[in-house]
Amino acid sequence: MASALKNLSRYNDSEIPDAAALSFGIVVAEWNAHITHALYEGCYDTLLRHGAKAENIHTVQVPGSFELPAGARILNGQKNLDAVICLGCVIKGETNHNEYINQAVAQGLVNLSIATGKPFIFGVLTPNDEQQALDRAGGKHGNKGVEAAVTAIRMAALKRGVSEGKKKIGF
Ligand code: RBF
Repeated sequence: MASALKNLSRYNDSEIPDAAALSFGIVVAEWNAHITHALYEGCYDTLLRHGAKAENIHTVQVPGSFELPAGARILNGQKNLDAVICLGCVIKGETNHNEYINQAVAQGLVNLSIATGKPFIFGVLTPNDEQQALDRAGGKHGNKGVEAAVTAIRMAALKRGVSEGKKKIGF
């Protein structure tokens, strides 16, 4: 199992673009709030650490993960954002609800990304149980909120670079 072998939040700081000029939306699901708020802390701190300004980070909460795409679309319509990060945690239970929710959120965020040409980041944990969620929300497998923030910065910078007509990106 790949995630047993590495801490997924480890990355090379120097390879991440400066986020000082970028603005972000963060949408947080309230279900499993002890997990999603830990994801949020990791996400928010990472954006700040890479130069994003607090006044350029806009956060809203939605009831559950199923509402993440709608919340992201609403927030994107209200603010001028370079990327929107969606954070949630859908724990597998006795029924198949998790599959329907996860599929809907993933598809919803892809649809938004393609329709707008803007990154909508999937920061939703899909664990089998609560311990797996804790392990990925600041536990032994790092914090997926950190990864979501890094992905948002990289994708937002990619979009800015492309839209500013730079001939060379990266390297
Ligand atoms: N939302 C989550 O973010 N995580 C969950 O683990 C979760 N489990 C749910 C289980 C069931 C049986 C149902 C009906 C909803 C669940 N939701 C969960 C809430 C869902 O994302 C959404 O807020 C509601 O279905 C209302 O649209």
